Amino acid sequence: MDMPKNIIVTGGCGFIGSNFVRYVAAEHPEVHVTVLDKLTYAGNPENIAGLPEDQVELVVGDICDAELLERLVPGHDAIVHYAAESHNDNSIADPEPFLRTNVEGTYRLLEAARRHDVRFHHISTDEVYGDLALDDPARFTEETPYHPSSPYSSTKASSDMLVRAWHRTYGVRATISNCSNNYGPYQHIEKFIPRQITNILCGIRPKLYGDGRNVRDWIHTEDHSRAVWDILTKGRVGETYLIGADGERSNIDVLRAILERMGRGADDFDWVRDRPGHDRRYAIDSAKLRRELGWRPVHTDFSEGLDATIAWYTEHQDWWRAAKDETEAKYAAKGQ
Ligand code: NAD
Ligand code: TDX
Repeated sequence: MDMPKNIIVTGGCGFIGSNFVRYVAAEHPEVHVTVLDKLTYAGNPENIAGLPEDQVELVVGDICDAELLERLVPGHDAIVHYAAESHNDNSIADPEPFLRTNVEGTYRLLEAARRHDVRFHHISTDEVYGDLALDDPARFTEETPYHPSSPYSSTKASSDMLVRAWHRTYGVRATISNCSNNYGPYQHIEKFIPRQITNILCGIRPKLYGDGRNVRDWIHTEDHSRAVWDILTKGRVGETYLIGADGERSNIDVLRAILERMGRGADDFDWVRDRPGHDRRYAIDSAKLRRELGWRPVHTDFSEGLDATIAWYTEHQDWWRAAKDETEAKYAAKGQ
């Protein structure tokens, strides 16, 4: 598309959405960003604080609110859709908000994009493809069949299907990206890496699910943001792009790296109850994105990225302290 001038970023006060907003503010100061965010437990306006007021505007609202979308969307030339309920463990405890935000919310946004002929980029996850065995030489590609395992990933898969149908049936100018596990500053402390870092900072022992051998394919969230910008501005409409940085690591290796960096012993953690339906391994082949759009990850040194992430949580305790007790109480009630 031509360079967008006026974009809506849904979920722009969450972990990855706010990273994208900060990226656009820094790299594309000519682009105006309207952040649409409901400010759920996972959304924090602090994540976009300090950005130029004439460039970034926050609208607090729900993506399921059709009337609000009808007022907000006209005059914008693209919607970049990050808003979601994003945590697998929460989806197992209570799937309903996932159906509402991830499925109905995406439907409402697609309808608004259709009515006002607005370019649409949908942020999705590698979890729609299900999982791989540890010894499987395969990685996920754009052709891998959908096979989601959890309430979370099945609602994300549903939302992807809606985007594909709205493109094919109504001609909505849509693209989809499916990214692997993100890490970096501003990630909610319910998620694996920040949970363990903040546990150690609070004198709580880190918690590892199952046998700890599950593999995730880690990418720094800044590399994700650049990929989304490239797809939005240079990607082919109607296409899906997988985003990954060749970062496969077992959970126990990641946890031991955190323990070592924070001066704790290699076995200074608790084994806890496994997640029901726990996906074994994710792995992304991002050849299409690299070949077609020339994207490359910049944060290729995981140790360096982890050091910076640990430093950020250590220096920003005001950002997460208030949520810690409640987050851990929820896990404790489930034996995790
Ligand atoms: P997050 O939970 O940190 O943030 C979600 C944001 O969406 C919050 O600001 C929240 O307030 C907002 N939101 C939730 N429901 C809303 C609603 N009904 N209306 C408006 N706003 C609402 O999530 P995240 O980890 O930043 O993930 C962002 C997106 O990226 C999601 O679509 C997720 O599926 C996808 N994704 C995440 C990862 C990962 O590793 N975290 C990997 C691949 C894809
Ligand atoms: O305390 C923990 N101990 C543990 O062993 C937690 C919170 C998690 N885990 C394990 C479960 C997973 O194998 O660590 C791995 C990562 O867990 P999460 O951070 O919950 O991420 P995951 O379930 O892999 O999903 C993430 O990546 C894909 C995001 O939360 C999703 O939004 C994204 O789509």
